[in-house]
Amino acid sequence: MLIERADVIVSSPGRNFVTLKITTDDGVVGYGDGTLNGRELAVASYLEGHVAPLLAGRDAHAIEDTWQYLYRGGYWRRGPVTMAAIAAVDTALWDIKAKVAGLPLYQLLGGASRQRCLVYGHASGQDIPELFDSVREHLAEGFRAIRIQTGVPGLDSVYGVASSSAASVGGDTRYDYEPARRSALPAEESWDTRAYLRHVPSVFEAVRSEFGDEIALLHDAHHRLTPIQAAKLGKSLEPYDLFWLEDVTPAENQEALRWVRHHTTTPLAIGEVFNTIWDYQYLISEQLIDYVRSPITHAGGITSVRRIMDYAALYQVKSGMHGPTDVSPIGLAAAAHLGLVLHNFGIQEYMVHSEQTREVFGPTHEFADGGLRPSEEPGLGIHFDEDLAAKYPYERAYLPVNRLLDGTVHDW
Ligand code: EZ4
Ligand code: CO
Repeated sequence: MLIERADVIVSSPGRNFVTLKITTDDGVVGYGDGTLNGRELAVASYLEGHVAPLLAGRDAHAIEDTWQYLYRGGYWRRGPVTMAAIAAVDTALWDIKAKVAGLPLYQLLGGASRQRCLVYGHASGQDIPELFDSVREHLAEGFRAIRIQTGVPGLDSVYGVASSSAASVGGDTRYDYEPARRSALPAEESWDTRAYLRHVPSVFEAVRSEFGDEIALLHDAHHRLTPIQAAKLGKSLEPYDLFWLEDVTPAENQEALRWVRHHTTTPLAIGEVFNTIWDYQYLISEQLIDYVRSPITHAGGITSVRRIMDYAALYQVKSGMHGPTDVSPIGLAAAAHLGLVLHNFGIQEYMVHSEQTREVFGPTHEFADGGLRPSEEPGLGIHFDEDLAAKYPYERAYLPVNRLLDGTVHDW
């Protein structure tokens, strides 16, 4: 069975997505996600100009060989654009292989290790009463693990915190935020680390005393802290028993995590901006992290995320794949299949896609009892509606830029 063609579909049902459709000479179709938030057109161009022309005529079943052909054969290795493009191809080929086998993808990957993948949702609020409403809503929906983000007194807006206008993106009424905003230029937000460090422990204290000890709580620091600030935050959150503290320092200097580790037993998660196993080699072998955050969409697909997780298993490091709305329902479906199989699965991030997005992608995985389970359909279980997608052309959108009080551009 040969690949006949590969088509790139950029659509914007509520937000932008890059989708790869691979068609075989037998007429089997597979889909992959290559969405790179705020840089979508770079992946689309990489795929259209440099990858799709190489795929026609290749054996559709030779997934490992195609992965190596695109990774090693391309000479230029790693990087978010390259690895999102490879992820799109890899995921589409797994979708095809499972459809041909007549099996849901998780069966080809080794079969289920659990009933469903524990997920965490995003609760947020400008202040404690708003946050509590959001937590209650998540609990009512069945979430057992919840990420907690709030506004900081003195700051107008904080990344990752829903506002009523953001909740209306895509016509969805759900109380969630959308990471990117449609606009000609990125929004700019201001940031004050000392105010943040003073405020966060009081938020977790309030949440624990209102909602008890059972619920798993997570927090994302969005790369904003220096090593010693991160260490202080980890320490100050120890009484609240977090499931994890995410992205405490910018990921480039990996040695920083050692400083954090020296000072706190709060578990650490990192890697939503990493894209290969090489980004994790040191952090995992030195046992500086507890959870791997790379999503299938940004780290070379199912083939390479599986490889990262098998390596991580040697060190008792677990998965915690990125799952915001900018990972498409195809990327999320792939995560649900792989997560069901992995022995060292930890948790899956789950931000619910807008109604428009779901109509275009037709996902069939199910959320129940606080977890996701892929459907039993052959393949990934995605029913992509190309005609509907064509009704939502690309719209420029960016993640916000973060500035310190003196105006300096900061990490976020
Ligand atoms: O900033 O998805 O853990 N989740 C996150 C997300 C990311 C965006 C980046 O595209 O940090 O909100
Ligand atoms: Co994050």
